Amino acid sequence: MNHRDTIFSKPLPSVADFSFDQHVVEVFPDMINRSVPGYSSILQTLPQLATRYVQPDSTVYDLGCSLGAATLALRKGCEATAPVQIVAVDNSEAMIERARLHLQGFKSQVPVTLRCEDIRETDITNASMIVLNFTLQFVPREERQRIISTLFSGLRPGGALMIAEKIIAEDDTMNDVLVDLHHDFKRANGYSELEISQKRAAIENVMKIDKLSDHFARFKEAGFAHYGCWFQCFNFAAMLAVKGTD
Ligand code: GEK
Repeated sequence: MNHRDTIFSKPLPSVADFSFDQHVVEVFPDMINRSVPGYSSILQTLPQLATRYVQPDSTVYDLGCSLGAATLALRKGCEATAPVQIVAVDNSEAMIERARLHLQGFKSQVPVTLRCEDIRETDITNASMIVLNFTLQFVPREERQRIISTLFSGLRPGGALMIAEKIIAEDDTMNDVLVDLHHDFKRANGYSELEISQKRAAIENVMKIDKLSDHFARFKEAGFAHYGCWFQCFNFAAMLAVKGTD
């Protein structure tokens, strides 16, 4: 069942920090589709990227998998490259439980292991593709470089890291434009001014966003040979970083 997100529709006496709990799980597909411009376009492209980068006898990681939407898209793109395994990780027990039910509904030759753990502790080995679809923004900033470097070390030569994030534009005026366009997108998708402002208050302590240049600097520092942005809709962007083969 895809329930409508009404979590912030009533005035709250005080807005608590956002958490990926059972209430969020119930409305998650509706919430992310109505809040994140380009989310479905990114998911639609994942099978193509998997077909291009996933190598036989390797592991594909979906870090911060929520209900497994990216896992399913990746699995589609892995079918022809099997044997491949997918490891999908999320530190919300409620998300992982629901992802397990969701994935059982689809048949595939590609095995998926779901793990309830913090991606800061995930051991990455023999990876050919790693996806963080709107996850890194929830990890404390000071730990992001270490994580990106760990992912780089666990990738095979020629392997790819796909990171999608909400971003801050490099130019302040352009950033204001993108923020306004995003709020218009949410209004057009039925969110009220109250929902938009209470969600913003709930998320501001838990989601810290960067500029594209911050992400690129981390990719460079980690050692990625090639990187760039392959998709952007307003202040939401998807990047790719590829490990060199020599
Ligand atoms: C999708 N990728 O549908 N360790 C593990 N999981 C985490 C951590 C952490 N440190 N921090 C946050 N999460 C998904 C959408 S949602 C994005 C990803 C959003 C998890 C958190 O529990 C949640 O499920 C997910 O990252 C972020 O393609 O809601 O904006």
